[in-house]
Amino acid sequence: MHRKGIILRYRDLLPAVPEECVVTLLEGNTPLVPAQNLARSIAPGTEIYLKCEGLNPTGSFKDRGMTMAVSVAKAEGADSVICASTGNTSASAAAYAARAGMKAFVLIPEGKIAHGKLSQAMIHGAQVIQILGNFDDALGLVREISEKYPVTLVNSVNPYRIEGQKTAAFEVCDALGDAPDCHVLPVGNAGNITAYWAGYKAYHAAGRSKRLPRMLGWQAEGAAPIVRGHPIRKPETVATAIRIGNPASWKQAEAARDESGGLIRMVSDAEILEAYKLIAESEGIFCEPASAASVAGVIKLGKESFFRKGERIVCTLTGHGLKDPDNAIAQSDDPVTIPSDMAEALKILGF
Ligand code: AN7
Repeated sequence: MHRKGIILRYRDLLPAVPEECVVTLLEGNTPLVPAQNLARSIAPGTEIYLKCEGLNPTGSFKDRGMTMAVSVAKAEGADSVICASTGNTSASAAAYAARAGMKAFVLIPEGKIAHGKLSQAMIHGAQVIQILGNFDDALGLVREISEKYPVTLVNSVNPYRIEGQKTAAFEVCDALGDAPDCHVLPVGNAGNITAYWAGYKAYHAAGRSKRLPRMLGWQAEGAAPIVRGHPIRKPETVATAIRIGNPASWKQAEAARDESGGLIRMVSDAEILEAYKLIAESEGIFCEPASAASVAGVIKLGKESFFRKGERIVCTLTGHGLKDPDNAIAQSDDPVTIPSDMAEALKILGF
């Protein structure tokens, strides 16, 4: 199928955007990969599918929301966008703003964003401002700036971001022929779980799917405000993408959990890293640590015999592993170094 980008592909279910204002990098249409090795080892008897959102143009799911938010900003005559970000939103905003001929301003927590993401914001020409604080501090600043000055906020508090991100749920239904039994994803600022649930409900209401999934959201233990029931002042986790202590879509995420009969729980950094390696080693798919929180959650639930036989489980892998090569290297054994010599090479290879 010719790739159109999500706005034109799902225009009957999304807010109208004048065609000449559509800013797209042909995002969406990402693969839903069956993960039989993973299913066999962590939840036998189930079917696990990985929605590989790292294959979007800037390497994360944010592109679905960004094409909508930047297109609407363009239609409204905006000449600049602003966001706070743990990395992926800033990469996406920078790329879509570049394509639209707009200026992007991005505020990021100093030293706590993965290098791949920082490199993207920089090369696309965004003005990158590091905050001596965390994501929540940065979001507070950009919210206030966008209220007072002529710049469009493109964090997921912008409702068009959520609209665009709904399309991932549409695609899952299209690929499976219906919604899955369970949809599993990491939760940071909680926009994506909100968007998927809205998407599943919209598809169902439009008669394009017959059922609704249970939404299973996973936070990192050191950044689990929804699970603990209060904001976390100093969130910490190896999964820097979800290092968020006071999610903007907190209430909507709880509604998605409760309406769907799902849950929002937490996994430790060790569990996240174990899942991160398992996905890479057993399925050949490289996601970033935050994305692996979804599979870490399935591992936990598998041990609790949570799933029934034959259930279909979709895990969203929200961002590509190449976003954060430093973590991949840190989690792996160093390569051996030998002289350029056949005998030495054969010795190491064991032939
Ligand atoms: C890979 O880029 O918040 O619960 O500023 O990059 O919708 O926030 C990123 C979030 C999961 C959490 N996985 O999604 C940002 C930002 C990855 C992410 C999440 C993020 P939300």
